[in-house]
Amino acid sequence: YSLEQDLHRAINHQEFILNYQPKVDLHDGSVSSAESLIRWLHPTLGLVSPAKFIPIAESSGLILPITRWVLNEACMQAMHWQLEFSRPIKVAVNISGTHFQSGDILSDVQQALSNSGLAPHLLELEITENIMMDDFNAVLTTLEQLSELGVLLSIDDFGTGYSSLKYLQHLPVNRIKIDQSFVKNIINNAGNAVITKSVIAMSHQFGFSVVAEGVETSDELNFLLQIGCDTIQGYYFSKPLPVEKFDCLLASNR
Ligand code: G
Ligand code: G
Ligand code: MN
Ligand code: NA
Repeated sequence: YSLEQDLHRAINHQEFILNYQPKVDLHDGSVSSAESLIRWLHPTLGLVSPAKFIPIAESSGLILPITRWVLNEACMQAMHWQLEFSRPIKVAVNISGTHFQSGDILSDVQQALSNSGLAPHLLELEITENIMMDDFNAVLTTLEQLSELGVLLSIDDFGTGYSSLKYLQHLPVNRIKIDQSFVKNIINNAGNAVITKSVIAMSHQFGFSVVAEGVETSDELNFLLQIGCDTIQGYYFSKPLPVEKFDCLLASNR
């Protein structure tokens, strides 16, 4: 018995669902985007956290079929939102570094877009800066191909990984997501405030917009507004939601 064997079965038995966490545009208060976050409803263990099974999926290669499922599901959902709410809602998918190494990411993304009919600019891919540690030139080529396809690229968990600032200016990315650890206590922790202000200033100079993750209080929100942050994501506005609840939120945010 192993979680890895169960993961094989989970794909075929449709044991995964997606939750969606809203990202709120601070310029107009609209829910402009949703991050898809996978959940595994294991038949005997109950809900298994992605923090537990994604690493197993990565080391076993199962991350490829799982992410293909996420990409397809998320793109179909965004297409559905666009039709139901008559305005574009972007959807974001987390992409593991191993998917980049596999060489399959470009065709998997193209496949999900053509299956769903979603416009490329409504799909956002979240990648962590650690993928730059592998073969930088190979990663850069893939990012450029994805960018040419028209999908949006975000650097997730920014500031916690190992990428050097030297690379940042060469990346064809659209958004920087400041890691939650910098947003936490941004009011009382002078160091976190300095880092966040500086990342926002630098990102804007490079033409990237900035998302602050893990916003939990109105004080944090107001501070981020003051220092020019573009978008927020966090429990203050909403936890990740099952799709029915996300639909209710969109209906009240028109
Ligand atoms: O949603 P939650 O906080 O439980 O997620 C825990 C971790 O799992 C986060 O780091 C998140 O990025 C990751 N995660 C959630 N869904 C996915 C997914 O579909 N693909 C990948 N690669 N990681 C995911
Ligand atoms: O690694 P990644 O940034 O993709 O992880 C996103 C995860 O962060 C989600 O699983 C979500 O549950 C979690 N998260 C989102 N907003 C908040 C927040 O305001 N506080 C905390 N503690 N976690 C959050
Ligand atoms: Mn993410
Ligand atoms: Na993050």
